[in-house]
Amino acid sequence: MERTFVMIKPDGVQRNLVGEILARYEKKGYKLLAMKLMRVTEELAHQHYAEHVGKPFFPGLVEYITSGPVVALVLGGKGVVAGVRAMNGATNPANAAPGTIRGDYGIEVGRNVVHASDSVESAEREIAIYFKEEEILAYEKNVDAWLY
Ligand code: 3AN
Repeated sequence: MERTFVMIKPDGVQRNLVGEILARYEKKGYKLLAMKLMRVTEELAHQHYAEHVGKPFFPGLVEYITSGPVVALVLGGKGVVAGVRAMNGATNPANAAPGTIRGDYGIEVGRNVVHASDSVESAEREIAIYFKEEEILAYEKNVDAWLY
């Protein structure tokens, strides 16, 4: 099954949006495969955002992502990588369509509430940064037969 890595960022946790955001992914039909409340260390932030090291917004991005607890998730489902990106909306909430998470709950790119992997390859890379394989659960749900 396709998997993606999702993070509810510190602003999402502080603004009490965790339940709301999880509910959207759950109702869509994506399967929760792993979940933890954690802090992103400087080291994890550098690994996660390796492609942005050296960009002008990088120091601010690290400060933001390490500023408080986050919720890290692995979600599974058919087309889950593109599906969750669509549900999250454009990176800059100013350009994110209403009905998306960033469109509904965000204002600025530096406080854009959620992260999700942008490809199957990045998903596997990011999952490995945040989770041990044994923290990711494989299990059957009755609802699967109604979704697929
Ligand atoms: P996405 O999270 O939509 O995949 P990326 O990977 O391009 O976006 O950027 C990673 C994170 O870096 C974004 N979620 C956002 O928090 C931050 N970011 C990206 N571009 C900018 C920017 N121009 N100014 C400030 N922060 C940015």
